[in-house]
Amino acid sequence: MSEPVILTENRGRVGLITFNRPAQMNALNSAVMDALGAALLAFDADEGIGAIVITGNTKAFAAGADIAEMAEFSYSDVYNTQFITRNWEIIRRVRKPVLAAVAGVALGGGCELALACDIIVAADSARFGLPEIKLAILPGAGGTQRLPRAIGKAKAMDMCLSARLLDAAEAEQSGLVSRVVPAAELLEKTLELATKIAGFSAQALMVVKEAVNRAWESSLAEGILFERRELHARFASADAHEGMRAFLEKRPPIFQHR
Ligand code: CO8
Repeated sequence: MSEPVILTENRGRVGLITFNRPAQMNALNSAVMDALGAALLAFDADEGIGAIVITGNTKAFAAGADIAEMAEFSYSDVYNTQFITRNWEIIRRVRKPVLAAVAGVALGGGCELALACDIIVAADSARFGLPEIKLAILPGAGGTQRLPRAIGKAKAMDMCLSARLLDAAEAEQSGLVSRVVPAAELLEKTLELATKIAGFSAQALMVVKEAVNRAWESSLAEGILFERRELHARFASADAHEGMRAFLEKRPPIFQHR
């Protein structure tokens, strides 16, 4: 029996997904992406899960697309099989918060995967980059679009055109990552954060995620309209009334996630 390419675990209300191709620096081949998609969909559908964490090992979150697998692809191979599109779009469909816990390298597709997550917690050992230019290809899993939106055109161009890597401190200063923690505490701190998030109303979390993502994909006026409608809709939810009542009664809320 060969080793599974990803490992999944339930940690309370947090679903933990760990890449498990250490000999290949967690390079993202089709088997990994198929397994990741299946795991994300399963956790997203599980009412016992409130947030999802994706992580790698101390050396690599993921070193990008599997170059050995990609090297011989033809145009027809990638076009006909919808390479990337067929499994990367699943990440966008996940409604629950997804956190990336990144130690070591997050390169190419690995960096793009982290960018597709909602929160990136970086170990102080983390390094981020889109070095596809070295292979005469381009960041093709959202990198040329999400990176400039995340950190601005100047640094994004530099990273894409020169293959420059950002260390954890620069990634935090640039707004690429949410928090930097000591490498030895990465998983513990990320699970702590994910557990805190997963304790809030699952329905409210999904609404917040959708609304923040709207900021990337709509005009300000449209985004504000969407936000306002969603706020009004919260008054139809049991959890919003429970949250406000619990505050006034000075007790912890008991959310039904509805
Ligand atoms: N694909 C396949 N194998 C890899 C990859 C990779 N991306 N990265 C590392 N490996 C393998 C190496 O070939 C090596 O294997 P072996 O021991 O059999 O020779 C093993 O992992 C260890 O790697 P190194 O010996 O190179 O270890 P170092 O510590 O010296 O260097 C690095 C680590 C810096 C990560 C280096 O391996 C490296 O530069 N890797 C390539 C990084 C890269 O170019 N990534 C971008 C790939 S292209 C891409 O991601 C396109 C994105 C859009 C599509 C996404 C679809 C999934």
